[in-house]
Amino acid sequence: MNEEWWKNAVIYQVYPKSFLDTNNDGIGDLKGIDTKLNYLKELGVDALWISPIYLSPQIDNGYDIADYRKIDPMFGNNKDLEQLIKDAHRKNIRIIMDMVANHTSDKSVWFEESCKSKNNYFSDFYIWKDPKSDGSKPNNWGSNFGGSAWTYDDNRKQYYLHYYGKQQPDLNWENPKVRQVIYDVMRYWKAHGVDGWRMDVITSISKNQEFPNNPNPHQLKYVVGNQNNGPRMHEFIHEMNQEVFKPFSMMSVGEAPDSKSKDARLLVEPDREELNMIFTFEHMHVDRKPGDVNGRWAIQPVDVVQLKRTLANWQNTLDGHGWNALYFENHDRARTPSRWGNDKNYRYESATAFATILHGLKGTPFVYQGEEIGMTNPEFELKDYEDIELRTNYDKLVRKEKTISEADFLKAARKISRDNARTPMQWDSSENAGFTKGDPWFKLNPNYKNLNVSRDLNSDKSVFKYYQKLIELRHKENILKDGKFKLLLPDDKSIFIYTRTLGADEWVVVANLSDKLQQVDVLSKYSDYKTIISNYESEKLKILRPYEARILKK
Ligand code: TEU
Ligand code: CA
Repeated sequence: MNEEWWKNAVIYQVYPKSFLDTNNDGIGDLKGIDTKLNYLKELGVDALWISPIYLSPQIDNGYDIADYRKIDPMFGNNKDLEQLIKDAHRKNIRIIMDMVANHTSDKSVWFEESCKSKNNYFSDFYIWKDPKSDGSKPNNWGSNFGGSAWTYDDNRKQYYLHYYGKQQPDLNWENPKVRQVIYDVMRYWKAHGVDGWRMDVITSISKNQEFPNNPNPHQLKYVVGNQNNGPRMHEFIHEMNQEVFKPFSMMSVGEAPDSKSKDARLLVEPDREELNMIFTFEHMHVDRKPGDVNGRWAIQPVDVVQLKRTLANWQNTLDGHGWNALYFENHDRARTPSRWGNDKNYRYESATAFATILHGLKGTPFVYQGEEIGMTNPEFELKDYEDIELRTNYDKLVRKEKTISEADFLKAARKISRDNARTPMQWDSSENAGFTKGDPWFKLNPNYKNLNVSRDLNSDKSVFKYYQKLIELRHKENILKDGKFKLLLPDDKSIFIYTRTLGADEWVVVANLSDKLQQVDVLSKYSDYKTIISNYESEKLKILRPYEARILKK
């Protein structure tokens, strides 16, 4: 087996709850994924990353795990997963599972036992601290899901730490038993045939043991500070590599929220034996006001120059030092045509323009379910949203701290909230888009009658067909894997253009990321180049129409 198979692979993320329901309970399931393997094969993807499917109370859609060795009955059972892995492998599709190693559910027996006493096997599995002498919380740390990051437990008369919901207590990675128990779980699933891991917020596992207060420039009660890159992070990840990834040849991609390209070098430099790739958030922050008290809810129009600068910096910094994971969408992100493109007048064009830019880069592209048909944000009302992150932040920012108006919060939610990506997959124009014959767990985007897989498969020009072609290029053309990257026109506000070169070969990847016509003089240099893919039928050499994109070849 090719050890570095992921270098010319395209990986498809499945959010199982919203993919396909086969038993009419309104919730997607493992059999649903199995049913669609032919579809995924037709798209051309090499591996599936499946968001968490373990036993869970689902307060954060499975990112709160109660039993790491058991499939949640809502998705099926362990046998269904074995079947899915077998069927996928038969089609040469690998399976990447999602490991939440930073925290568990409060319904995990590990946590339940830990709450019981200060001196049992599980007592130090979590991060417990005594109240301060006045009974108050150990420090001012805030949770990503609103309020304090500390919750008091009546039985232990102590606080436990949770970076996310209070139902998601953080594991104590200082405890070697915790680390071993996680590695054991990973080996357990390897024995079932799993090929790799996506490691949830892996850069958060090491905490500063002095637990200092966070800087508090806005004078808030609780502050979400830096939760990443703690003192022993590299040591722990390297240990995981030696215990699991390396001996069992498992692919690894870590979620790394605050990472800059120089941090990435330390995490993915092959000689250091930590991770194969990381997901940075840096390029996803190009539509937020920096330093604003409302964080990611303080939106602004996408800054294309910043997007180019960030992506180019990651390309250049990792060149020769590590491998990039490339993505615009996942279950925490909005739909690109709605967020950065134009989903009203140029849905096809903007979906394919951003896809061209992403899939032309050096690294492994990740496609999130529905992205391959250009699904859009649903423009819900506040009452329609389900996500714990949205609801807790609404309470915090709109109700308690009053730093944002309800109208502005809703505007931001429609642009960037995580629920935008979580509406059920749109398979066809039948009731509930063919996702379920039951009552769907989450509202569908009403546009499914006209925007669905079946329609895309049956038309010559569709976002699906475009993705299919991009993925085929990634498989066939080594220049996409190995070619050197060079950004052109770094200061242009609308045009994203770069070259990839390998030996005597040169490719030019270009897209107009605006809804205005743009003249791109530098293109005249490439007048004798051949177009290998483009999202408009005919071409004018130097003119790019709204969201027009091309790849040219010498
Ligand atoms: O996400 C981590 C994370 O940083 C996001 O929750 C982030 O706070 C949000 O996207 C706003 O930028 C991972 C999972 O992908 C997410 O679904 C989980 O909720 C979270 O960890 C906790 O497990
Ligand atoms: Ca189901």
